[in-house]
Amino acid sequence: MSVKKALITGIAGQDGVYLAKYLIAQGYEVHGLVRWDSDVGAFDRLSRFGRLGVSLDDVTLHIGDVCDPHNTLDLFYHIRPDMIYNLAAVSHVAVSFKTPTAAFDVISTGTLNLLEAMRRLTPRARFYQASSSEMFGNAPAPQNEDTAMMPCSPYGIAKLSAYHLVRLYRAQYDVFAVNGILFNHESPLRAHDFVTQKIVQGVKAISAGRQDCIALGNLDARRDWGHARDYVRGMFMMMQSDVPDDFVLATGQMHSVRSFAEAAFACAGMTISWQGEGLDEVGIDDGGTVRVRVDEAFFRPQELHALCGDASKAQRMLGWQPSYDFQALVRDMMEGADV
Ligand code: F7E
Repeated sequence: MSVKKALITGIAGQDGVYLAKYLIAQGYEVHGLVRWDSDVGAFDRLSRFGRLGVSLDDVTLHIGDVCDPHNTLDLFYHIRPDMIYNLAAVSHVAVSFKTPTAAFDVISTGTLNLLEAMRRLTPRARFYQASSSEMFGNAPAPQNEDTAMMPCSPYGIAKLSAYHLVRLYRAQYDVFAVNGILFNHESPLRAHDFVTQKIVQGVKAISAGRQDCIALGNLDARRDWGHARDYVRGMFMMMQSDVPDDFVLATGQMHSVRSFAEAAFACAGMTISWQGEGLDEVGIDDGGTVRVRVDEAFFRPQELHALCGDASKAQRMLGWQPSYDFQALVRDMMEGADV
C-alpha cells in the first residue's frame, strides 16, 4: 500500500508543527507550504520544528502562497495529496484590523484556491479547514456548532466566509471537507504576541530580573484556552470520520486574562493582587511592586468578551477529549523552553 500524503498549509506555525509531528508518527508523508520569507530575519519560523524535535529532513517544504491559484494548482498537481490541512492565515485578530485585505486574501481567497485545486485535481482527497471560535463574535457562551455566528473582526468575518466555502463545496461538489471550529489553543510554541505567551514570557523575564512589569490590554476578556497538542489530534480525528462534518473543539472552561496572569505568576512562586480599575488597574506582587499594568494600546477596536466552547459533538461522534486543563496548560507553557 502506498504511503499517504498530507499537505499542510501554514506548516511553520504552532499548529502546523504539532500536526506535522503527529502525522509523521502516523506514517504520513508530510508536505508543507511555507511563504518565501519563513526562514529569514530575526524571527525564524522554521525553528519551531527543532524546538519540537521534528527534523526538517522528515517534511518536504514547498515555497508558495495560497493566495496564488497557479501555485495551488501546481502543488496539487505535483504532490497529489490525500489530505489537506489548511492552516494558513493571518492569525492575529488585532492585526486583521490593520490589514483586512491581507486577512481576506489569505483566509478567504486562499481557501477558495485550495478547494478549487482539490476538486479539479484530487477530488477524493480530504480537506480540513481551520475555522475559529472568533466566528462566533459576541454570541452568548457556551458556543457550539448550532450557535449563530456574529463575527466582529475582519479575521472572524474572513474565517466565516472560508467556513461557508467549505460547506458549499461539500454540498455542491460532494468533496470530503470539514470545518474544525477551534477555540483558543496555546503551547510553548505560541508566538509572543498572543496574550498567553506574552504573559508567560513576561513572568519569566520578571523572575529572572530582566523586566519589571507586563503591559496588557483588556484583563476582563475571557477565553476557553486549550493545548495545541490536543487540538491537532482532534483535527486528525475529524479527517478520519465516515461523513464530513463540522466540529467544535474546546475545553468548556473559561478564564479571564487576569486569571491567566495570576496562574502564570503562581507557577513562578509569586502572588499577584489587583488594585484600581479600568486603565488604572495594576497587579502588585507581595513586595508591593507593580508587575502588571493596563495599556490602552493593547485593546481591540471591537472586543470579543466571552468565549467558551461546547465540544460535546466532537466528544460524542469522534471520541475526542482534551487532556490538558487550564492549570496543566499554564504549567506546560511556563516549563517550556524560552521560545
Ligand atoms: O487574545 C486580550 C485580547 O491575541 C486573547 C488566535 O489564535 O484565538 C486567537 O485569537 C484575548 C483578547 O487571541 C492583550 O483583547 C488582553 O480578548 O491571545 P489573543 P485571540 O484574539 O482570542 C482565536 C480562536 C483564533 O482563531 C486566532 O487566530 O486577550 N488581551 N491584553 C490581549 N491580547 C493580546 N494579543 N495582547 C495583549 O496584551
